[in-house]
Amino acid sequence: MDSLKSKFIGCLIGSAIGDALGRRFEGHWLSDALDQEFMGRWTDDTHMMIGVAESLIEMKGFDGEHMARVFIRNYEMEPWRGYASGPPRVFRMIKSGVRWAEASKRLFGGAGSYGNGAAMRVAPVGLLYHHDIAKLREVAEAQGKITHAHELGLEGAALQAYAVALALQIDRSFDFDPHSFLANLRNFVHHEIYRFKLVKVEELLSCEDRKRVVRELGHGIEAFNSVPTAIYSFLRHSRSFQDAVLYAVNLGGDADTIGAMTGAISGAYHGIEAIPERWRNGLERKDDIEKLAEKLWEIAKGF
Ligand code: F2R
Ligand code: MG
Ligand code: MG
Repeated sequence: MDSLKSKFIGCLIGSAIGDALGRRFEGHWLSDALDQEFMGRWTDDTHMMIGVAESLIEMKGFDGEHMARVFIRNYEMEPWRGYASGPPRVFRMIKSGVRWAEASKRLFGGAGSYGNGAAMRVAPVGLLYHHDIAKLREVAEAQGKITHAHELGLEGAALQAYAVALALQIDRSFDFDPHSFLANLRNFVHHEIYRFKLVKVEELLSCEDRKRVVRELGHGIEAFNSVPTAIYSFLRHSRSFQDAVLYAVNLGGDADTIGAMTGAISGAYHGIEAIPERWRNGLERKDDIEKLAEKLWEIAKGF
């Protein structure tokens, strides 16, 4: 298979597998679970990632009104996927006539959400715009604004999309350099909290103490307490998709989401062949997710 195509598929399948693996550990403390009981059922993270991909494909690029409608349609079909409180509130406002880019500004007393929901679903944007950083940031933030108006939620989405794009573009036949990967990310971010966390990621690269990792990077539902942790999990185990996602979900906390974001980056780096077959074969709606990745790859070739 074409290497870039394999990486597109690896990214979306990897994200869904990370979500499914982490689902049972969301809200737990550190664990050492193995993967024998992989159930393959994913949550809102993958449900919304599918919505982002579906809309980008149908509109051949970003259209906020359309993507909001796709989110609402998908949510109404399967509201039991484990959504947090913010997105359904936004969906109700949009349905009652509030413009798609305005509704999210009304959450959390007008501050908007800095939850990790805009970042957990952004992988398709990182794939489609991997060749154009300015466009990648613009679309990562624009898709985030449908539900997340807080600038830290949007910066988390842009950072996660850029990590996916960088991982996608690395040629695995050369030695991987985590320091240059992190230098690119540090140059990309605008907010001090993310720059600070990325410095911590580098300091902790050879740390064996997971409690310290959680204490310093976080494993929470806030974008700044989860996107850097996913980047760390990938870098800590850059040679193995399996090791990276198991490390991520075993950190506990927002395990499905940190698992999904780690799986997206690691899958974009390694490609689909590096993901264990027992996970791929047990994944809910695997064929549909693969088809979405293939269509994104076709569109990206034409850009
Ligand atoms: N909802 C969950 N997990 C809850 C348990 C689910 C259960 N196991 C089940 O299956 O039913 N997980 C999913 O939600 C997270 C993504 O959340 P999102 O989309 O960002 O939502 P929201 O509501 O915008 O933000 C989440 C929380 O963050 C805090 N927060 C955000 N902005 C805030 C602000 N400006 N001020 C104060 N707090 C803010 C709030 O606590 C929000 O509720 C993922 O984990 C996904 O898996
Ligand atoms: Mg979830
Ligand atoms: Mg979660």
